[in-house]
Amino acid sequence: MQPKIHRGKVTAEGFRYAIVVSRWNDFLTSKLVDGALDAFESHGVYEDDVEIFKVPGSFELPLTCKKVAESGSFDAVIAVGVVIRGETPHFDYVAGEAASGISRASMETGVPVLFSVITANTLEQAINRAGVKAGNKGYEAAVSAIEIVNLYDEIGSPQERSQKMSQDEAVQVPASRKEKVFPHVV
Ligand code: INI
Repeated sequence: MQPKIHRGKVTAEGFRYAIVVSRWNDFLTSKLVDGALDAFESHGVYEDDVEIFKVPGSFELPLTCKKVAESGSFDAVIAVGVVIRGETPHFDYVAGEAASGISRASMETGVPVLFSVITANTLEQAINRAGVKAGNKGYEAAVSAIEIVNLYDEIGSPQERSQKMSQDEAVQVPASRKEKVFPHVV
């Protein structure tokens, strides 16, 4: 069997992106934003098609991402933050709320909200994930954003899909294919 495979192209033009970034651990979150901008630039995104929104900490990311998504001005939103276990006894609350809230923002708005929040046990781990050893999570999130907006563009809205289905129905199915797929059709 050779089913049709859908995979978003990594062409970035024609879409608009927002980055919502936490100022907490700014020396690292700014590196993640640099990584995301680098990815956008190298994939041909225009400067005017990217906007950055700053929030105090990762706890404020979910609602801000939701409001930005609801604005209707962006095809994807990237949430950027760094939460380090050693720095706070309420690590689990901040990291947990950020993760579940960001996912909810995406599900409730239908706009992809990419997760570029580093949750690390130590400062060293966080530094490594912000571009030193383990790649840059901001860069990775931006490339994922580009891929996912292309995939959703290909899937289309429910309205576009039903239009396409009625167009497809109008297309004649060859007799040989009818026999193979619908043996009861003569
Ligand atoms: N916010 C972070 O983004 N990272 C952290 O490591 C962190 N620590 O350690 O507490 C943090 N706290 C602030 C929090 O996100 C809110 O801004 C604050 O509680 C006000 O709502």
